Amino acid sequence: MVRSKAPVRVGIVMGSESDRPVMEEAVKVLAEFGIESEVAVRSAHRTPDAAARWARTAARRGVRVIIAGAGGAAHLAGAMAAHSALPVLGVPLATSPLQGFDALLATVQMPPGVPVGTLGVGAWGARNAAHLAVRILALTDVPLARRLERHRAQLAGRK
Ligand code: RP5
Repeated sequence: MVRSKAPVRVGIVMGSESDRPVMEEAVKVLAEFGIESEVAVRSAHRTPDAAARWARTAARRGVRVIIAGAGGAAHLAGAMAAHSALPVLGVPLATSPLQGFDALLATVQMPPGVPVGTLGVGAWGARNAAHLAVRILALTDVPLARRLERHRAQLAGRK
């Protein structure tokens, strides 16, 4: 159980400043639903201690869902799941010569017990990670659940 008086938010972490334009897509979706984001750059490879600290302290800052985006040998989402019991959503990014296929496999193929809910590659994945975070938060937030239903009705009207 997460005990924190801090306002509820989604933590968005990425491996490099160069990932920011794609991960901003998640921030935008969350803002449309009135959800605050905490955005950070931490690398599982270059700044592993800082990445672990960010994950370990996320829940007490009010973070309820972590979205982690990284490219290449993308270990960031897995590292988040190793250091926090919060739900972790991974976004593989197409930043290497393998165009995200490497990041997809690195993010999705976690051993049992340390799950990362992995979304699609790139901007679609970033947006869907935010939509999935909304659905998770809406389970315990009635006004947010209503906003989600309105959004779903809008999608249905967009034939
Ligand atoms: C990964 O390497 C990052 O997540 C980024 O997608 C990629 C390239 O990083 P930079 O060299 O642009 O910092 O760790």
